[in-house]
This record gives sequence, structure tokens and C-alpha cells, in this order.
Amino acid sequence: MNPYIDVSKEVKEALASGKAVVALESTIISHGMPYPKNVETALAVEEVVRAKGAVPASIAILGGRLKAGLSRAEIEYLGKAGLKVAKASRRDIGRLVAAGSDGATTVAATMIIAAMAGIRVFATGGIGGVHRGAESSMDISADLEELARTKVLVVCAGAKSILDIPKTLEYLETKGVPVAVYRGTEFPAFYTSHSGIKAELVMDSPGEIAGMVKAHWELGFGSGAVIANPIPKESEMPADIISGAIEKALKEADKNRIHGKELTPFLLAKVKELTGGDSLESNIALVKNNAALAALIAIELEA
Ligand code: PSU
Ligand code: MN
Repeated sequence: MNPYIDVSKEVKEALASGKAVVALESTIISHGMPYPKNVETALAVEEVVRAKGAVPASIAILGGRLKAGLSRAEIEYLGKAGLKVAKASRRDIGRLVAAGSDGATTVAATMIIAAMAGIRVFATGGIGGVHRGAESSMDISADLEELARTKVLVVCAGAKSILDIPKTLEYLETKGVPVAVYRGTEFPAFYTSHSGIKAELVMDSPGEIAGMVKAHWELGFGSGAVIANPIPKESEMPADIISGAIEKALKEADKNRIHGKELTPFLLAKVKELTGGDSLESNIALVKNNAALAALIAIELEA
């Protein structure tokens, strides 16, 4: 095991005995939702994973140590600290370790730490991707490069349309990352299952997904995979309300010249502000839904 990583006792035992483990990210806790809902959600999502028969491993960087499996107190700490904790992607891990600092891990950094620990399935809300206007800004999330190089399957609710979804899918195709939609006909757009983009590959069971990723890895391909799990019907937001809020958020970001790592958190916060509590409730519902599917896939992978 990498000397910089601490795997919790529960996660270590689960991995050693071939039990299913599901990784969970921490940017969603500190940067994605307000306190105390973020802590409640992170703990509830862990419970969803357990209820399905798998072991949750929330991931973060604490005091310069890479952590796979967080205690309640550690989750509470990250939730309370919020934006004061550094948002950590691949490039940030080394400097945070060297400084003995804390970091809330993005999809990319969570994949890296999960892979180091031997965890192959990870549930989150939405992945980063190619931003709208990337043809001039070149803003493409490091999450996509990580998916191209790290063997972790990521279950998400698609991508928010703060991103250019068709370009994000093109990028993943170029990089050889398998992308499948779970029981849906369109690639889902986070708050809504409708994006107008036809699903290229649809899978109907956790077993089928596990079989696909197992073959992908046994063939020697070194990439991750994306499973896009549409938000449950009852939690969906009306598409026009969401797209109106996103257009407004993008204009504000442009006006305030927000870019780099600040852009995604800025857009997420604006969309939330503009849609009130409804979007937060949808967000919580879809993360739980993804955690449940990830647990079932992880169980199939260990079977
Ligand atoms: N998209 C969401 N919710 C999120 C994120 C993205 O719908 O919480 C977070 C994730 O942690 C993701 C990160 O890995 O933002 C991507 O940031 P960037 O675009 O700066 O790479
Ligand atoms: Mn970016």
C-alpha cells in the first residue's frame, strides 16, 4: 500500500475479505452543499451503501494524509469547514501532502485515492467535463483525463448542462472511456433525465454493467468508465427552470470573469441560489440513487 494513504479499519477488512466497497467524494460535502445538509447527506449516502450490502469509503485528504474511509467526526469537520478546505484535484495532491494540509477531493482525486486503496467503484453526483465555450477557454475538467487513465468505475447522474454535454461525451470517446446509461434513452443531465442527447449504450442491470467493466479491465484497458444513472422521476426538476438558471449563472460567471478551479463551484452555487431549495433536494436524491446503484454494481463485481 502507498505509504501516504490511511485506509480505515472497516474498509481494509472489507477489501481483504472480498466485500464490495463504494468510494464517495468529498468536494460534494465541502463545496457542493451547505452545512448541515452536506453532512447529513454524506452520512445518509453512506447508509444507503450499507443498506445495499456494501461498505462505504468516503475519501479526502486530512492533515496531509490520503484517507479512504472517513469517521463521522471527519465528515462533520469537512462539512463545517466548507469552502475553507482546498478543492483538491490531481495536481493538488502532492502539495497538500507536503504541507500537511486538508483537501476535499474532486472526482479525479477521489478516483486516484480509491485506485490506490484497491476500490473500483465510486458514486457521486455529477462529473466535471468540457465547459461551454471550451473552444476558446480550454476549460476541460481534470476528471476526464482521470477517467482516461485510472481504473475506477464512476456512477453519476450524467453531467450538468453548465457543461457542454456533447463535447464532454466526444472527449470521453476520444479517450476510450466506456460510457453507459442505466435504464434510460437519453444521456441524463443531472437535475433532469432529459438532455435531448440519445444514449449510445444502455444497460439494464448492475450485473451487465459489472460484466462490461470486468471485461474492459481484464482486456488490459487502463481507463475508468462512466455509468450515467438518471435522477428518479419524482425528484426531477422541470427542464426549463434548470436551463434558465444555468444560462443566468453562466452570464454571471462571464461578467465576473470567474475561471479556473473557481468556475465549477461558482456555477453550482449560483444555480442553487436561483432555484432555491428544490435543486438541493434533487441533488440529495440523485446522489443517494447513485450510491445504491454503485453498491449493487460493486457487489456484482465481487461475485
Ligand atoms: N459537478 C457537479 N457537482 C459537483 C462537481 C461537479 O454537478 O460537485 C464537483 C466534483 O467534485 C467534480 C468537480 O469532480 O466539481 C469538477 O471541478 P472542475 O470542473 O474544476 O474540474
Ligand atoms: Mn476547469
